[in-house]
Amino acid sequence: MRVDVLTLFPSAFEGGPLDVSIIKRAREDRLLALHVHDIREHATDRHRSVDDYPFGGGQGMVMRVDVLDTALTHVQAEEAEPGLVVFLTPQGEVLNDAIVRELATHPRLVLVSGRYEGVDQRFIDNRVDREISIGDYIVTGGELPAMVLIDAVARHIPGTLGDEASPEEESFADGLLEHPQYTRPAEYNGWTVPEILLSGHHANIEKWKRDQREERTRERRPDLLE
Ligand code: 4GY
Repeated sequence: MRVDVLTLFPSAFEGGPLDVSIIKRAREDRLLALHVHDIREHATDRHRSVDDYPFGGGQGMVMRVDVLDTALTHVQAEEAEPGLVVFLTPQGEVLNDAIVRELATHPRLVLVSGRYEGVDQRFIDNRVDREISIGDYIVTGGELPAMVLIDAVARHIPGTLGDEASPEEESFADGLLEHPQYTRPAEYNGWTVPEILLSGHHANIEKWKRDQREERTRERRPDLLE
């Protein structure tokens, strides 16, 4: 899969979470090709401005439709496949496991990370396919949301997780939270591990894990059981 990001802060994507561990490996193995583009390269005036005051007044600045439109056209033209254009915004559909899996089926995603108070609505109306939020809170710009989305989607590209893990065997694949986990030592500071996990009785252990998952989901996230 190819992912393009349009941002005013391309350096935010360097040496961060997309350059370590599983995602680093996916990129090295060419399962994920990440291309980060600086929106400011498409500014046209002598001040290289990418934002302006909002019509009708109000707080802060708005990202310009012309600069964004030109930047997106330029980036999309790098390949025959234009990609699905996603704008990260608290106004979007809240990201979940189903959306992550759907996005992972696309050969190319083009993510737009905004800054300032927002983006001219004409860009969203005419050039964006999907508006997605990573949750009901505000961050300073769309870069962290884009990285969250890229990480979550990349885990669903076949080969990314290697042989050990499959996203199908994880929480949310079947709509339940995970059971608690323990490792050695079996006792620390008088803190013990549930006896059943040390019993070696496979069938009982599997039943216990399932019960724990259901109880946790009921207590913590009853909305998932709807
Ligand atoms: N939450 N999910 C989020 C956000 C802030 C565009 C600059 C979120 O996706 N994005 O909080 N984004 C951005 C939005 C203008 C500020």
